[in-house]
Amino acid sequence: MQLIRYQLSSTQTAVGITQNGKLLEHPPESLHTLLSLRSNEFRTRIEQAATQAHSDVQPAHLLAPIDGDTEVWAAGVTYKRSMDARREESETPDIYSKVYTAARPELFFKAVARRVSGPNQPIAVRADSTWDVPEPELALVVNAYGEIVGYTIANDVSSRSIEGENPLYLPQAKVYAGSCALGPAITPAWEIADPYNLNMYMSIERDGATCWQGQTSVGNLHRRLEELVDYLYREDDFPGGAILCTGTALVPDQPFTLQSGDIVKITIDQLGTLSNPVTRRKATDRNPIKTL
Ligand code: DO4
Ligand code: MG
Repeated sequence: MQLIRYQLSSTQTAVGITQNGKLLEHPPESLHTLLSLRSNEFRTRIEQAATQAHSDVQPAHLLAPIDGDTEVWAAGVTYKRSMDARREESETPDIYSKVYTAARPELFFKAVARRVSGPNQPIAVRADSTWDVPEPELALVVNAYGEIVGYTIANDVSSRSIEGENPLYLPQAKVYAGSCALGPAITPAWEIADPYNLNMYMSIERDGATCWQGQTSVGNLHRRLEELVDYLYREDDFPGGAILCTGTALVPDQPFTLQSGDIVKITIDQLGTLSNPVTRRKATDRNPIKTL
């Protein structure tokens, strides 16, 4: 069973529950309202809705599974591969080793809901960046009470040239229009027996051929998922819940950089595949990356 968000009509979006690709029913709530509930109430609402009559509607156009005031945050340097890659690109490598082993994890704000790309919507590389990578990540869906109620897939698209020049440029390397994709759906936490057992795959297609591919497991994560949530919720409140990206373990080696027209596909066991085409913004472009 999964929760999706989709385009119901030209003006309306809906939240739906799917099983084996078939739409069962849509609960009346928005996702951020569901995330304002405690986990037992969240589960009851979803299971009740799922037992109702099957709908004939085919959710043709999937949207990012996030709405309202739910925020996207991200953890960094949580896998050894991420620490090593950042040490290579940075003029101040020690900060990455220190944060990898410190008690307090690196956490940063990534996106508001309206700025998140959904399945098949474009992701972007910055016009003022010369070295760009996708970051495939397991994302935790966390309710207002700090309980992990689901999982989805995230792409934390990042500029390595901007972060590498100076780590204080991190918000510019990480937070811009088209830098975050989520989807294709939220898998409820009770459907995943052991999140550390999930395998993750990424492939990047260019001109019809695979130009990069890799595989890892959430089992290589250097921290516990609850520990990341605990730090995020320590002195902040999230009435509409939060999506917390848990860091990347797949970083293409130098000199790989994303190009306009590439297609990034991220698959995580039991969660599905998130696929997004890459676009490069022009420095003068002030149009939105996506209009939905
Ligand atoms: O320190 C920079 C961010 C790291 C990150 O996004 C990751 O490890 O996934
Ligand atoms: Mg990341």
